[in-house]
Amino acid sequence: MDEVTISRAILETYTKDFVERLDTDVAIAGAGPSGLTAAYYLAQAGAKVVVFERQLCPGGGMPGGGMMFNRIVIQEEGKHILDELEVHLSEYQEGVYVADALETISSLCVKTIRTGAKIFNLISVEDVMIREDRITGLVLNWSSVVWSKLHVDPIAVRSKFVIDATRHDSELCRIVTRKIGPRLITESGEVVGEQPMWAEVGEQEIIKNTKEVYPGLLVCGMAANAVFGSPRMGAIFGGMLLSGKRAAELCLNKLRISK
Ligand code: 48H
Repeated sequence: MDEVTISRAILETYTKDFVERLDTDVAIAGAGPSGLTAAYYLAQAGAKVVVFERQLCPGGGMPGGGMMFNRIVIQEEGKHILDELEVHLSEYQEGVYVADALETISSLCVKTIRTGAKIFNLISVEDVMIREDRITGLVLNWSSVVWSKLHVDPIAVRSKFVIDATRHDSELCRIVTRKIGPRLITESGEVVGEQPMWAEVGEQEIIKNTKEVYPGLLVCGMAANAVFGSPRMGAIFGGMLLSGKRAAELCLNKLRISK
């Protein structure tokens, strides 16, 4: 095997996939549980989806479980998603299930990729594109460039919808308010900020917080609770999966209308 053949195989196939996703239906920032679940359901329904993940590995907070005990808790409402992903669950008590965090995130990744979504790791979303009061795409750079503070200009992808799945920091929403002022659909127009831990309320509110917060920009997962000022919930993950699924459903409805 010739080394240059190996290099050419990597570069040509990667570039082909990337170029093919420069124009998409939905571009997602963050490959944690909520972003990946959104990508899975969107791709499954036939949408053209791309996910950009800053870190080396996808998964966000899921591999860490609760305080590095790599188990996650799922309530009854989220169970059907893990059943669909073929993740093993043990019933800890009535309506309370436990899954291996690594099995869950691995399965989510595999299923998401096999439905046709593309995940690009080691790429950070550093800005958004806005045209006529609508988000129209994401601005990207290599994470290594961002971390080493090199002066390298970014590139951009165009997308009918973008999803902010960047957890507590809700980075895309913060970029919007920083650049064009308090224009989100929250009461103040700003990111309200996440509240202290209250698992039950956090898990309930995350679903209603999952929505389009500015034309073309949806928010899901922890970012949704941060944007609307709802509590965090610790290592229960049903809400993350359900929020990702909800974001996918909202995008699909809107894509059908605008297609
Ligand atoms: C590219 C980015 C960028 C960027 C961030 O943290 P996550 O797992 O987020 P969720 O919302 O899917 O899940 C939250 C869950 O893991 C969690 O933390 C819970 C339930 N906490 C409860 C509590 O009480 O704390 O994943 C977000 C991903 C990460 O992998 C980041 O690296 C990535 O987004 N990311 N990727 N460009 N600008 N910002």
